[in-house]
Order: sequence, then C-alpha cells, then structure tokens
Amino acid sequence: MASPGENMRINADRLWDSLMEMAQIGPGIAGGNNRQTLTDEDGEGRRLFQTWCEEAGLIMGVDQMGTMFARREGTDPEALPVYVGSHLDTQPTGGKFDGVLGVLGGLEVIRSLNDLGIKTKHPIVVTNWTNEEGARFAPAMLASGVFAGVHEQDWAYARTDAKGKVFGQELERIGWKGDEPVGQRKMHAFFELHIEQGPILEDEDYDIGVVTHGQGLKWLQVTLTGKEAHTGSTPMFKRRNAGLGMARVTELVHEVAMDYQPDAVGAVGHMEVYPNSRNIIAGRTVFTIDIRSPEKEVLDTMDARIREGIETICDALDIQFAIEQVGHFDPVTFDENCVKAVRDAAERLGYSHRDIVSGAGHDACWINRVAPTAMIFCPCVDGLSHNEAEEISKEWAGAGCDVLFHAVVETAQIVE
Ligand code: HGY
Ligand code: MN
Ligand code: MN
Repeated sequence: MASPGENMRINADRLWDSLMEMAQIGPGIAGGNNRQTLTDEDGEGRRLFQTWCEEAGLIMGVDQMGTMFARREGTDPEALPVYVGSHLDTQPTGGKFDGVLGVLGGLEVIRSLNDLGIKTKHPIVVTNWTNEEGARFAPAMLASGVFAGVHEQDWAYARTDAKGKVFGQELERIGWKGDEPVGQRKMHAFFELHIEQGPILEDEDYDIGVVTHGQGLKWLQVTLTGKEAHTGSTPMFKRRNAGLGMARVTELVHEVAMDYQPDAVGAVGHMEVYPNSRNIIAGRTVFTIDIRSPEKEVLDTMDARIREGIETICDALDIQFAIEQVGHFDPVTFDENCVKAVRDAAERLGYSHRDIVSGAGHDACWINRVAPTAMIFCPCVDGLSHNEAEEISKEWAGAGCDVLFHAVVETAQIVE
C-alpha cells in the first residue's frame, strides 16, 4: 500500500482561514465562540460547512440526529469509507478550535486531495457530530452516542435544556433533522483531530499527541431539597440549607479526586440555586458532579465514595437528595492499527510526538465502539480550553492536519 510521500502536506493557510471564518459565526463576548448546539448560530455554522463541502465536490447526508456526513467517492464504491471529523458546536464560553479543528481539518484533507488529484480506494466521509459538548443538552457526545447504540434516539430527542426547550423540537426548528436512520453507516476507520485541551504537549514541546486512550467519565446530577426561609430571622439550628449542602458536596468532590492523583479529576461546574434570592435560604439546589479517571476502578470508587458522602452531608443538614447519572463512559483504548497509522504519519512527517491519554471526552470515544478509531492532538496555549481565550498556532493546526491527512490517506489507500 503506497504511503503518502513525506512532502505531501495540507494547505495550512487555507485551513486557518476557514477556522477564522467559522469563528465569526456565534461569536462569544471575549473573542471566543458561543455556538451552542441546535441554536440559530449552530444552524448558520452548519450551512457554511455544507457550502464548503459542496464546493469541494462532496455529497452531504444528514441523519435523524442531525449529524452531517460529507462523502468523497473512492475508486471502490463497495469499500467501507474512512470517516474523519469532530463537532462544530461549542460551549457557551467556548474557544474557536475545540471540535472545529477536527471538522475543518477533515475538510482540508479533502481539499488537499482534490488539489493533488489523488484518488483513494476507500471513500472518505467528513463528519460533524451533533451536540458533542453536552452543555445545552446533557449528556456530552449525544449524537455519536446514539450512533454507537449507547443512547436510545427517543431518549435523546426528549432531552431538555435549562429553559425547557426539547432537543428533538430544536433540531426540527433549525431544519437539520435528517431522514437517514442513525447508526447504519459502517466505517472502515474513524480519525478525529482535536486540540489537547491540556498543558502536556506545550509544556513538553511536542507537536503531536498520539492518543492511545481516553479517560472514563461520570456526570452525576444532584438535587438537594431543604427549606426556603428568611436568612435574617431563622435561627441557625433551625435551617435546612440546600446551598450549604451543595458547598459541602463540592468540597467533597475535590477532596475525593485529590486522593487519586496524579490522574483523577473532579469538579462541579454546573450549579443552580433556588430561589436564588439574597435573603432567602436556598430551598433547592441542582448541580452536576464531573469526575474522571483513566482507571475504571478509580472512577467507580470515587463514584461510591461521593454517593456515601452526599448521604452523610444531607443527614447532618436534614435535607433530601436525589442523584441521577446523566453521563458515563468507561476508559477507552483506541485501535492499535489506527494509532500506529497516526504515530507513523508523525514520524514520516518529522513532527515530534508522544503517546497521550485524552482527559476530555470526544465523539471518538463512542465511535471506538463500532469502528477502528484513533485521535490526533495538537497543543493549545497554556493547555486552556472551554474558555474563550483558547488559542493554538497556525503551525500546530497545520502539523496536526498534516498527520490527519497522512493517517486518513494511508488508511483509505492511495490508488496510483
Ligand atoms: O466534557 C468533555 O470532555 C467534552 O469536552 N465534551
Ligand atoms: Mn471537543
Ligand atoms: Mn469541548
């Protein structure tokens, strides 16, 4: 099988220009993006991506979860396609590159194949997975989870956001509910280029992260119920303070995660207080615990300890609790042949690289269940992500996309 020559590269300027143009859609308030899933801004970003795909000669398919599949034909129409992509939706205070680099990097692979007049045996399909972030509609990686058979489609359609909007209705409203049944596409392989969203590659001065594993994740949504009362006239011993309960559980999550260093992590990022009035003791709080570890046993132990701790805290404060697991996947091991294709590509291209475990969840973590899958990381400045100040260099983007190009083209097999 012909390997792409090491001088075969993508057009880093064109990739960067497309990233900057997409970043104009759904701007944030501090230089990043707020293009949350199934908003009008998401719809606008999808339309721009579709236009670019059509200009590159791709045929667009959309499934019933709104995931977009843009196909470049191969010489063997029977051969299973190589898929390449990520997500265009962002956090409410997101960056310009999380997810977007992987979708537009996949498009750049196509554009470069067109420029070079290269044909491949396997078709190549560029993919935009709906609702990777899970910020508006939990859980994260929702559409790829339905595709991989982890979530039922009707359950996904019924998910609601903080304003009570319903996923399935919002998908119809923005006009991106496709006809194609979800999950019927068979893949030869799936590759996802993504920013690291952590500090390792930049700190250790590597161009490329060869992602061998993804850490496991659990999202536990907790509701604490106490009693609203006057903050001035209610004696301390008579209070049933759900706000205090949330504070103690937040501290507990941090302490449990610190017991399993250096890899485990834990935090509470989503918090709602009711009635959220300055002089009313919080009668109810709703918040989401996010715990992660590369080791399944540690993740399960942290889960058990936190549940136990919540019961103890609530007993002491005379408040009720309810816990709903709203997100979960066990640690992931990516396909060794696909990982090797990534590592060999970085080597061939002369980019410094190291194996790395993904701290963040990605669509690739679910797709790994149904197809040989691997990921490529590029560094990001200060390891910062899920922050509008998220930044990468054009060189990092170009190197990551060059490696994606070689791994995809080698797997799709160049036809001389
Ligand atoms: O939560 C995650 O890890 C991903 O960024 N959605
Ligand atoms: Mn992402
Ligand atoms: Mn993200």
